[in-house]
Amino acid sequence: MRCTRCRGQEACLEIRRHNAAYCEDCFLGFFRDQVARAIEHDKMFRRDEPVLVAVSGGKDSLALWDVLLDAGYETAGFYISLAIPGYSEPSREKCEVFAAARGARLIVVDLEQEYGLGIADTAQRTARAPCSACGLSKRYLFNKVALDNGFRVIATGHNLDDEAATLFGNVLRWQTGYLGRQAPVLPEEDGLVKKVKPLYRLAERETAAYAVLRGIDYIVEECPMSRGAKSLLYKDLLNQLEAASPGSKQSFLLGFLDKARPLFHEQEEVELHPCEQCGQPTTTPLCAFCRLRAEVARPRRPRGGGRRRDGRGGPREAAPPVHAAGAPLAATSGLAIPLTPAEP
Ligand code: Q46
Ligand code: ZN
Repeated sequence: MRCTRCRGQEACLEIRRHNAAYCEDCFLGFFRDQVARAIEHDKMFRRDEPVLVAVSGGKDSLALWDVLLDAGYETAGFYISLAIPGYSEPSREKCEVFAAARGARLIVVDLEQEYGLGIADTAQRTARAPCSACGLSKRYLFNKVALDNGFRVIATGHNLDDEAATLFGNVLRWQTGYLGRQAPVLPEEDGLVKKVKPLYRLAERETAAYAVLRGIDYIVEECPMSRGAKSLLYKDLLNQLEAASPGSKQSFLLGFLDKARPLFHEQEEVELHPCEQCGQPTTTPLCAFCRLRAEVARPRRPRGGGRRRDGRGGPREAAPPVHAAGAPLAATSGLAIPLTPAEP
C-alpha cells in the first residue's frame, strides 16, 4: 500500500479512522500536525510559555515531551518516583536517559523520600487503593512543582484511548461532576495551573509508533498496580468497537467534548483557599494530600483490629473524606504495538 500523503513511499502504518496510511516520514508529520492542531484549537499554550511535561517513562509522555522539544517549545520534564517495586526504578531511568540525551531539564520528586508516601506502602497503611493515593499525590505535585518552578502550564500524555476509556467509565456510572471536568484543557484558576493534554487526538498505537520511529527508549511494562483496572477493560471494549467500526473512539470523545460536555459543566463556582498546612489551593481546611500524609504518619494499630484488653479501641476508623479523590482511569498501556497491521 502506498502512502496516502506523499504517494511515493510504501505505507508503514494504516490509520483507518482517517482512511489513511502513511510512510514513516509522513506519519511523523501527521503526528506533529495533530499535536499542533490540539495546541492551537484548544488554546493550550503559546509559543513563549514554558511548559512542564509530566513524564512517567512510558511511550505517551516521552513522545509528548519529544514532539514539544522538537517543535522548539521551552519545556522541562517532571517525574514522580512512586516507590513501586520493580517499576519505579526502571521508569525513572528511562526519563533520565531521555532528558540527558536531549540536554533537557528533568525535575524529579521522590514521593517516599520527600513526603513519606511511597505508593505501595501508603496503600498498605491506609484503606485506599494504590491508584487513589497515586492519583491524589500526582494531582497535588503537578500543581505544586509547576508553581514552585515558575510554570503556568502542565502537560500530560493522555491519548485518545485514555480519554475515551475515562469517558466510557464516567458515562457508565453517570459521574456528572467528572463529565463536566473531562476536557483537553482545564484552565488556570486561583492557585491552580492550567492542565493540558496535547495527545488527546492521537490513538495509543500512534504514540507507540511515534516513539518507535523516533528511537525513544520507553518502559514497555505497565505499572503493576494497574492490573485488573477497569480502564483496561474499557479500552479492550472500545478496541473491539473500533475494529468493527473505525472512528468510533474518536467520534465518541470528540462528539462528547463538542456537544455534551457543556451540559455537564458546572456553572457554580467552587471557592478555593490555601491549605492551612502547605498553602496549596483546597476547598477544605487541610488539603487531601496533607490529610493523606497525616493518615500515613499516624501510628499503626496492632494487628487484629487493635482491640484492647479492656474491650475498648475496636476497628480502625474510616478514612476521612478526601477532596478531589479518585483514581485516574488512565493507566497507560505500554504495549509495543507493531507498526504495520491495521488498528486492533
Ligand atoms: S501509576 Fe499510579 Fe497509574 Fe500505577 S499506581 Fe495506579 S495510577 S496504575 S496511571
Ligand atoms: Zn496541604
